Amino acid sequence: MILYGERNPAPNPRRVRIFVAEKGIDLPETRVKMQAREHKSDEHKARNSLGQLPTLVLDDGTAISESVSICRYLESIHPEPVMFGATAAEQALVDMWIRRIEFQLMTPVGMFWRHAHPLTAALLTQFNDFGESNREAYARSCGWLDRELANGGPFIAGETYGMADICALTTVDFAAFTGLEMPEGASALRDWHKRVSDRPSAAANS
Ligand SMILES: N[C@@H](CCC(=O)N[C@@H](CS)C(=O)NCC(=O)O)C(=O)O
Repeated sequence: MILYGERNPAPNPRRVRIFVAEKGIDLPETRVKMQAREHKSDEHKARNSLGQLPTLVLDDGTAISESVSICRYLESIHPEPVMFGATAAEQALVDMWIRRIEFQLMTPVGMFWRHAHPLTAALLTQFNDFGESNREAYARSCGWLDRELANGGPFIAGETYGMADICALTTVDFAAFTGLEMPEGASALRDWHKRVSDRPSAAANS
C-alpha cells in the first residue's frame, strides 16, 4: 500500500497521518508536491480523477480517495484502537459528527481559503466579499461546537477520541494557517484543542 499525500498544513492528508499514528500502522507515504501542481498531473489524476490528496493505492492497484474513506478502510484492516465507534450507536454518532464537522466547520474554512486568501488567488476567480463573509460563518460554527463540547465532551463524539476529533483538529489548525482563529471566548473548544493537540499523533508529518 502507498499513501499519496502532502505535508502540513494540507489538512486532508494530515487526517490520514494522524489516524495512522494513532493506530500504529506502518504506511509509507509518497509526497505529491502541491505547490508544483503535481496533484493535477496525469500521473496523479490516474489515481484520483479529481486531482486531490490524499489517495491510498492498495497492493492490487485499487485507489481509494477521500480521507475519511481511506481511514475507514484502514479501520477495517486494523480494528484497534477503535476510531469510528464500537457500538452501533457510537458508529452513528461518529459518522454524524464527521459530517457536521465537514459541513459546518470545514465549509467556511474552505470558502475563505479559496475566495479570500492570497495563496489561492491565481487558481480561480475570487469573490472576495463572499470569502470574507466566511470569517463570521466560521466564528459561528466555532461557537456552536464550543457549546456542544461544554455540554458533552471531552471529545467531539463523546467519551472517546476518534475520527471526528481528527477531522475537527485538522480543520481548526488549517483555519489558523489561513488566518481564522478560534474565538477567544470559546473555552471548551480551546480546551478540547489542547487535549487533542497534546497527543503525539498530532505532530505526525511526512
Ligand atoms: N474530501 C476530500 C478533500 C480532498 C482535498 O480537497 N484535498 C486538498 C489537499 S488538503 C486538495 O487536493 N486540494 C486541491 C484541489 O482540490 O484541487 C478528502 O477528505 O480527502
